[in-house]
Amino acid sequence: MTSPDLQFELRGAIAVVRLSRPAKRNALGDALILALRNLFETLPSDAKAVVLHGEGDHFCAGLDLSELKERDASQGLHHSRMWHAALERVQFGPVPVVAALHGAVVGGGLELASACHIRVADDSTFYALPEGSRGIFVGGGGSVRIPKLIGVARMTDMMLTGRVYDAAEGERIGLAQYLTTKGGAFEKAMALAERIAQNAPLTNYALMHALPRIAEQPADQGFFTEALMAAVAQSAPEAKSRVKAFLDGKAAKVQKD
Ligand code: 1HE
Repeated sequence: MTSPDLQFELRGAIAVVRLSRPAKRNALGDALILALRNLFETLPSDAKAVVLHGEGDHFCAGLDLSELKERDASQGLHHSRMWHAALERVQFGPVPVVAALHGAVVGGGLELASACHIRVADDSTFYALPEGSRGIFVGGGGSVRIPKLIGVARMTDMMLTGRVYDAAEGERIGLAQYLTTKGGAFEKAMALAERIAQNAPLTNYALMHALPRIAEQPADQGFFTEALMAAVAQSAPEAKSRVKAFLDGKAAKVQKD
C-alpha cells in the first residue's frame, strides 16, 4: 500500500522518507500509517540507513483527529494495534532510522519519532502529548517508548498538564540526541545517516535488534545475550578486516571533533 502523503527517495545508500501532508501538518491517517508500514517492509536492499522527516512547518501533528470520531472501542483497539505494527517495522526494520525534527512533534508524531533510533531536532521543534487534553490516551506505542527516553514522571507530567517542551529542553531531557539551528536538522540527519551507513551491517543490526532486548533483560541474561551477539559480530569477515586495517595504521583513530 502506498500513499501520496508519503514520499520516498533513495539518495545513494540513504533512504529519505518524507511525511508529505503539510496542509494537515502531516497528521497521520490510517492510509499513511499503512503506507509507512509497507515502505519499511519493502525498503530496497541498497538502503543502509533511513532519514525520516516532514514537509512544511512541522514534523507531525500526530493522529489524524478527523478519523478518530468514527471509531468505537473495538475499532480503537485494532487501530492502535495497526500503529504498533507499523512503528514496530520502523524500530525493528532492516536499517537504522534517523528522524529529522522541526516544528510540532506531538502526539502520534512523538510516538513515531520515538520509534526511530536517532532524533535530530532543530531550534523550532516542540514536543507535546495533547492526548491528555483531548480525552484520549497514546495508542502508537508511546507509553512503552517515551518513558524509555525521558522517564515515566516526565511523560505523566506532559499528559496530565499539557506541558510543552521546547527544542533545547527536549534535547536536555533526552527526546532528541542532537540539536541544530533552525532548518539544520535534515542536513545533520543526512550526515549521521551517511556515517551509520558505513558501519558493518552486523553492528547496525546488533544495535537495532540486540541492544534494546538486552536492556530489557535481567543483568545475568543480558550479559549472556551480549556475549552471544559479540561472538557473532566479531566472527564476521567485515569485523576482521576492519580491525586489521586499524592495526595496519590504515583506519581512522578516535578523534575529538
Ligand atoms: C489536523 C491535525 C490533526 C492539524 N488531525 N487535522 N494531535 C493534536 O492534538 C495536535 C493538533 N494540532 C495542533 O495543535 C496544531 O495543528 C499544530 C500545533 C500541530 C500546528 O499548528 P498550525 O497553526 O501550524 O496549524 P493549524 O491551523 O492548527 O492546522 C492546519 C490544518 O491542519 C487545519 O485544518 P484546516 O482544514 O482547518 O486547514 C487543522 O485542523 C489540521 N490539523 N493537526 C487532523 N492532528 C496513535 S494515537 C495518537 C494520538 C494522538 O496523536 S492525539 C494528538 C493529536
